[in-house]
Amino acid sequence: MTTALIAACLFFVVSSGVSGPVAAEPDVPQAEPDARIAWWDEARFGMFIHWGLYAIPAGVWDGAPVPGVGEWIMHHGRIRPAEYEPLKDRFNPTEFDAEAWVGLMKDAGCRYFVITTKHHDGFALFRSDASDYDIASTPFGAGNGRDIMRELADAARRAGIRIGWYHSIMDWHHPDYLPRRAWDDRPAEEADFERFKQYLHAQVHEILTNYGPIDILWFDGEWEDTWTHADGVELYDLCREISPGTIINNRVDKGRRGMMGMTAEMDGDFYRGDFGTPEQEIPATGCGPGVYWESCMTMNDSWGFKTGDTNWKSSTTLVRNLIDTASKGGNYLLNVGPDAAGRIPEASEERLRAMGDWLAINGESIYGTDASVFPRLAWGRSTTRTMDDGNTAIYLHVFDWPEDGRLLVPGLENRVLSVRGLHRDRMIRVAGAERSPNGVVVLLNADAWDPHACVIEMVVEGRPRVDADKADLASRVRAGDDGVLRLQPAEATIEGHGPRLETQHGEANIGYWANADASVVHRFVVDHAGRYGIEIRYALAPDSAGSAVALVFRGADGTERRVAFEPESTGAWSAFRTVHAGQVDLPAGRVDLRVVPQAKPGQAVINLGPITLEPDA
Ligand code: FHN
Repeated sequence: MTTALIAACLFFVVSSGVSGPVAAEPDVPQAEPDARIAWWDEARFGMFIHWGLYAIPAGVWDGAPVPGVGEWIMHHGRIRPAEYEPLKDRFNPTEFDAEAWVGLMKDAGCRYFVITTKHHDGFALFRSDASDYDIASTPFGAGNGRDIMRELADAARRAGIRIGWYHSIMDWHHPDYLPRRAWDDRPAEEADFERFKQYLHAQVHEILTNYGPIDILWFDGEWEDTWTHADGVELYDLCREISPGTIINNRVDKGRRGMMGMTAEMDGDFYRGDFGTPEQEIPATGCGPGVYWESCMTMNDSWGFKTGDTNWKSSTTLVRNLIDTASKGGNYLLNVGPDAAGRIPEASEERLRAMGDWLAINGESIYGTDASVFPRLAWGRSTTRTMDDGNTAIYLHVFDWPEDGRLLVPGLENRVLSVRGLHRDRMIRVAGAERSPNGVVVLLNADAWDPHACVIEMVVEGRPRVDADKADLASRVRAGDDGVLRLQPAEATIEGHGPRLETQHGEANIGYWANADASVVHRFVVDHAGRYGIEIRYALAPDSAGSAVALVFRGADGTERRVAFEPESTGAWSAFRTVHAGQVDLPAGRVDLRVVPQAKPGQAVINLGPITLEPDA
């Protein structure tokens, strides 16, 4: 980079006039991360790998497609162990290449991986003295000593990638595991769950001691009643004793609150587990310092390989999920499902490489950062990094580029010391920053330079100070020049777990809304009080799948106005329709709209798209 360019990068000095009161910074207590988990709390991005015998049928059994995720084919296909388990005689992934897999992890910017050593089907992807239902009993491992865990662990260590083992407690193979699946006709009278626990402990001991130091143990399948809190405590303590440096997720015990994944409180005791595990969703807000969590997500719809699963998330969605997770102080565990030959699907590899390219330029705004200091940002996300000199780097991840080139950082009170775009060998796009009544405005002097997210580093003096009221006001949606308020799904926040932003054939919506206790919230500002017509765009499958909702408009003075909306079927969860949903008299100023289910839905409330509020002529 030429001297001139460096000067341009550091263009911003006191002359820009952005300075503010340099009050003594309140010493906000920062939880010192436990030494064991500190590396993980900085890593931010890992690769999940679901691989096993289920990759052979790949979602098809007896020539017919089996619904649901690929690794659950025994369940969804009601396949008895005697029919399923001979698959091991066909498991011969001749194209499995641990070096190539680890190389892709590196290229993707993943700092660790977690692979299924044993999923619910009970098959051990490793050589086990406790079972002959293992890799040693397959054409891949028979007579040659090959071991998937061994090859991956060795390759990962050579590459400096941390190692995680997924291990399912639930086991559809072992005769002592209870409860039996409904279709499993093996007698259960002789089943001894204590004997199963000894088997489980024996295999956990193997995966923790046979492959060198293991960084993460990722349990799953803890939800059935036969597994108790006492069993979870015993297993957690066993793992800590065998391998003190290994971090263990909260699915070892019984405290995980469903798919939202965080650990419940307990009177007089506590549920074990070092980090929470939201699944297929990212918490609406952060969980505060010292609360460790990781959102795990598929790249398409299935964890295990399924031939027909082509509902791939875009690379932009995946990059923005990573940013969103980091902006809330969590990690992103993104899944790949290799096929029976040991190949990672091309669509997965393509997306992972796109993420790696983005991280190669912008990684400093993700790795080792802390959560955003802003409640919400209308144009994107933010992360922070406390610098050695006590100042703070605030990273601005811009998803929606401001047309006027003025990016408001709402409510920020600190003096800005420098501002620059994170990019290399490209024209500088940041012209400085100036103070505004609502915070700091970053001046951008060119078009957006990255379709996924443009990142700007803004260094401020001391610890960030944010006027929460100004930040809230600035983050709210405002009407366009036509006076219409357009409330987009991507700008909503979700209260409660379950619903999440998704796309159905390109239509962004809040989907997976199976939890009637969860609400969708839009926050906006009404410039002109008056009557507004309400239009809702949504999709709803037939057969009373959904639920009526109440549109609850709450003004700044606490006054509420409720509008009932009874959605009719649109024919499918992907068939969107825009309907008139009534009228509402709105006050000027800040208004919160909560979309509140009125009954438990059949499958899900609705797939909620944009809501439009149009002033009566
Ligand atoms: O049942 C498993 C599922 O197959 C998959 O492994 C996910 C990944 O976290 N965990 C369970 C569902 O919550």
